Amino acid sequence: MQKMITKLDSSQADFKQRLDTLLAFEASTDDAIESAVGKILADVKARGDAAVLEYTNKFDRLPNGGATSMAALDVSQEELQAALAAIPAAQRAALEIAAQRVRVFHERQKQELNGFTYTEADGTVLGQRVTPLDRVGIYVPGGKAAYPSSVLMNAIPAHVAGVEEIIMVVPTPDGVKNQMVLAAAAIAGVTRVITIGGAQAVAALAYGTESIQAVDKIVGPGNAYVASAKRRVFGVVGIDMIAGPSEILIVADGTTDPDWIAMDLFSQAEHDELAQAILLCPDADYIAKVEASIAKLLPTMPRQEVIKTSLGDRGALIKVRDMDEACAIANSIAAEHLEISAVEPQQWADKIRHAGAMFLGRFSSESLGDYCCGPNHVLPTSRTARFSSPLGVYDFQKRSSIIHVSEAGAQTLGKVAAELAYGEGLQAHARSAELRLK
Ligand code: HSO
Ligand code: ZN
Repeated sequence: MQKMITKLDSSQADFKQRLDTLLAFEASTDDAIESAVGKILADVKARGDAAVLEYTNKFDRLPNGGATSMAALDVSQEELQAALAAIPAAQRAALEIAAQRVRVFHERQKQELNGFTYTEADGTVLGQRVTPLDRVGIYVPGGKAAYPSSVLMNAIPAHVAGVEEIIMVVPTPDGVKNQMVLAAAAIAGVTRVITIGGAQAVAALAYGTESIQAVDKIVGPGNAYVASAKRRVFGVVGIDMIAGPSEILIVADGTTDPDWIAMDLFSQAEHDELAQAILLCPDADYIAKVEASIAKLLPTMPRQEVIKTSLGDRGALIKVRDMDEACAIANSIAAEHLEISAVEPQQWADKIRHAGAMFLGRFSSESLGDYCCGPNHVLPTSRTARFSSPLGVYDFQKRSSIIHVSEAGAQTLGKVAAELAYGEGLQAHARSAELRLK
């Protein structure tokens, strides 16, 4: 029988090695996928709409012989509003509350991101100007992970940043449109929704076609084809990140109801068989209680098969020496989500440097953050929190340097620049600076 979950103890001689094995995850770069994606990108680049239409009809199995024009793949603003009006009132209210809270958080983020200028004694002005991107593409998956909450999380920061055109693409397998996804697009202020997906949608957004203007950046998660396509078009356009499976790491002091902890582990495990849920705790008795809660609650879960595989293959309950060691291990894991379920979480949070998002105290379940706390749920996975950040307003902005040199400034800077330019063997640079010397 498959084991329910791996149990480790940090005092084991081979602990580090076993932890590394457990954490190891590499997005497999499948040769067949790579070559298929390469062909689709080249084809869309060469043939535009005709290619997008063909791939969409084929891969999404559109009914009635498929769409005959790109216009048929657009979802009108009226249809978005109709979806919003048609979904259950409670669902609509929840989407609207979530959207409002996400907006408030990201408005705050925007205030932190202003440009600056400063003036030197000779009148030279230097600075940095922040401007939004003109046009962005948001990829929304249409298959097993079609999340309206992700529409809010991707589109709202773009909107707050001041992006004028937000183009959302979403595949509709068998022609079926997810009404809650469309309703979320209406709430989030998406400019245009096109029902295309896969590498062909990424190509259309990156290169542009007759009916789709090329965007400046593509964000949002997708399957292996989408991830490969995003990697390949990077440089032509910006991309956000290549998202891996969801992760939750819980550091617990043993004071939270073990059922709560078990369910928090399930909450990420239920996303995907490859998701990772790990508990770090210094109290062996408490770990046994969580294990019992897992065994008790798992059979009650509709998605128990996914959870079972995820916990069995990649999950772990880890006994650590103390909370300090738990924090040190948490830093080395650099998880997407870190819950610190402890009576005094702040003292432990102060020791954390690497985590996509931190949930402090026993009431901060990760699921609240996934939907409606306000901070973004698009977070760095697979240990990339060591060097990257949650999706935010800053991902939809860019910075330009401002340089306004005064005549006096040109005299001092000109001599310095010319000296360096001659040193680099670049005469025109030097002369350009020297011509401005009195
Ligand atoms: N936890 C996911 C986001 C999500 N959860 C969407 C529910 N819906 C990101 O890791
Ligand atoms: Zn989630």
